[in-house]
Amino acid sequence: MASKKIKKPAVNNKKITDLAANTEDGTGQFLTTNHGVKINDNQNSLKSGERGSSLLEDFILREKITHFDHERIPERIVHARGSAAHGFFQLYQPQGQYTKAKFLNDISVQTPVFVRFSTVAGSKGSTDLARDVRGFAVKFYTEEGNYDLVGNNIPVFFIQDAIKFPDLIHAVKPEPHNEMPQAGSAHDSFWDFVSIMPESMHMIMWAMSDRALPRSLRMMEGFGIHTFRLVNEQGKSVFVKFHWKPLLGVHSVAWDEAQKISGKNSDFHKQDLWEAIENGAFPEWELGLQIVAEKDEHKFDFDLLDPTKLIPEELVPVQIIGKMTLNRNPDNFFAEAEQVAFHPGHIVPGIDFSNDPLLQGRLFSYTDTQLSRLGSSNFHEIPINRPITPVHNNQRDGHMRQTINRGTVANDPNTIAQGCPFQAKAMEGGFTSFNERIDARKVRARSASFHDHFSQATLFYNSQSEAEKSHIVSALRFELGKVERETIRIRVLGLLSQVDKDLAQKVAAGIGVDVPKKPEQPMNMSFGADVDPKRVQSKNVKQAIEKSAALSMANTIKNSIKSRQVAILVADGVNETAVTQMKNALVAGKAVVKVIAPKLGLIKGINGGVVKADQTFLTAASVLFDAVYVPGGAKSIAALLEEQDPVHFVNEAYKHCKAIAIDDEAIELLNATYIARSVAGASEKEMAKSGVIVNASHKIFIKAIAQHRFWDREKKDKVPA
Ligand code: HDD
Repeated sequence: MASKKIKKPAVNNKKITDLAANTEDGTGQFLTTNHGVKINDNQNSLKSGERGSSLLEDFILREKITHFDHERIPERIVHARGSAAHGFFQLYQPQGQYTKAKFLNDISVQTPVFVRFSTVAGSKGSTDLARDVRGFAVKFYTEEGNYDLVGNNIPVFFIQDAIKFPDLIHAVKPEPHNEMPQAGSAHDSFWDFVSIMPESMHMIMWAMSDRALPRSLRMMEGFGIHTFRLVNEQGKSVFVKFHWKPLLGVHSVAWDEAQKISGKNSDFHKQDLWEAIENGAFPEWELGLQIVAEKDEHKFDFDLLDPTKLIPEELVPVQIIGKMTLNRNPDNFFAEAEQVAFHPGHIVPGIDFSNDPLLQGRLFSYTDTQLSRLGSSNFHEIPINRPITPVHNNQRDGHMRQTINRGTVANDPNTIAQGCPFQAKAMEGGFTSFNERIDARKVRARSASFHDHFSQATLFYNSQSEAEKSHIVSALRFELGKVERETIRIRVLGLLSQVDKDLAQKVAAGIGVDVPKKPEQPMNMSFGADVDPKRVQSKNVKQAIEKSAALSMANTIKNSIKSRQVAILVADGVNETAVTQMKNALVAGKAVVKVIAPKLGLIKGINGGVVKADQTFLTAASVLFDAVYVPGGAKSIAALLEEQDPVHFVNEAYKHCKAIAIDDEAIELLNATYIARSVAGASEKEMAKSGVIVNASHKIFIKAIAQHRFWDREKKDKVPA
């Protein structure tokens, strides 16, 4: 796809922080105060005698403690927990027919980007593996100013109008009286809100699916969600939806696994992203566009302005136009990931907004929130937020102003400075809004074209594989099982029954209430205060298609083991030759291999060699790996069996449907697990089909790891947690 004629990159991914020239590195330097005075003793405060009280005049102590006392800033209201990285975006083909944005027209430019991934509901210190939507925010430092694509890993949203956002977030955040639960939607206030907001049902299907439990931030899709506009040089506009497609495919973990990872390593995603970049396994996504001509605005069974709807790829294919690569970790988490300020309103010429009422509200919220979070209207001067283009305007002063504006005037128009800085005409790159015709009454109302709340929820459910459907049922049983008020559970079942009757029945069977015969409707407030809800009810609009392949992760890329984590379980007496051979084969496929043993240090092999243990059974856990290999060596297997933790390790990997390779000599360990019961009588070939590979080639194991998971096992067998 990429053009071969790519010239030398114009920007070449320079360090954004370096561009801002605010970096500091103390190597080889004396310790100083913030005012540059060299410090002679950083261990003792100034006292009246060695055992006396500290002196107020100790400016070194006071400065240090004062700075420390003010180190924290308010965490983000939502998306507080995040991980970020630098990289670049490179275009495959110029998009001039749709947009005049320069970074979407010049294939020779590598546009620097800074990307922040996040969970939504949890606090900054919460776990990475919460069941939640993931934020996917990209800042493009273009030569025409910063462009932010502030999206999520799910292509739709819970609500249709921004005025409901504070309610949604209050409902999902910990309940106000007792601040529980942290980073979880499984509680009464969230499901109470959902139960009377049918517009959330499509998003609920996604949030209850495994999409809300990514295996890695590198293995999630990203979506701009809203319909935006692209505008070309001639002022012609098309509608557009933005997609990020990960080159590693879209993969998830199991819910039981997610909960355990939260205990074993709550930084699982953060660490995974960090290590992948440090190891040179740079995460990559292709940028795709779904383009809709203006004349086709009304040709769909849904409204393009409704953010609870997606455009099925069968109706409008995604055109891949470029690739983003993340290749550098931040130097300082706070300065970069914490202080970065995204805003859907940061656009450049050639991109514009649609009238999506959720987007319109966002356009206010993001600058506003930075004022309390970052504390000043000068947050754009923080290095990570600065554009690579120079900034010239008459805005002045404010808390912590960095720029020293020269000259005698700060007003426009002026003659004193010969009218500088000038306005730019459109042909000179000045931003002009799309010239949309508007002729309407001022109303507080929702368009009737927004009243279908279920048909795309049904489309999503229909598009899932059997395993994915059963995970949605389990997730809903879990979430509603934690809801104490029975009336809420019943109302949600009423909504689910309008998505899919069978789904509602299956969920009902696990939560002790029946699906209501006639779902309750009248509490839906979305249609407006003065509208009789009995007259205007949610209505299903038949969708043009019944299934969409792009909605199921079962159809994703499964041809690589790049950056997958594989555990090799060993003890003294292991066949170290087998370990080395397997390790070499996996590393050649760019997997990451960790040897786990009862103790750290060197493990003796049967052939006179040694294997170095990376972790012990105390520090490692199967939930932190994608696959496991047990090599032979009778003594090693006897020692592993004595430990018992290795048996649990393999059982758990089996429960979570991972690829498992066992050498013939290690079969006794297999016999001690639940796997033996479940595969009893099966041939080695049949076992390999379900990802349990006995004595097979490296190639077969590698293929199995690339498959990600063997979800069918769940149907056959229940392994205790
Ligand atoms: Fe938002 C942060 C994504 C609706 C108000 N939002 C935030 C972040 C992401 C999103 C990824 C984190 C950015 C970062 O990493 O710093 N938000 C979305 C998406 C939405 C959405 C995809 C719907 C399609 N958001 C939304 C609405 C409102 C907000 C309707 C308010 C009316 N969002 C905020 C915020 C945040 C934010 C309060 C918190 C921190 C920040 O902005 O900088 O202003």
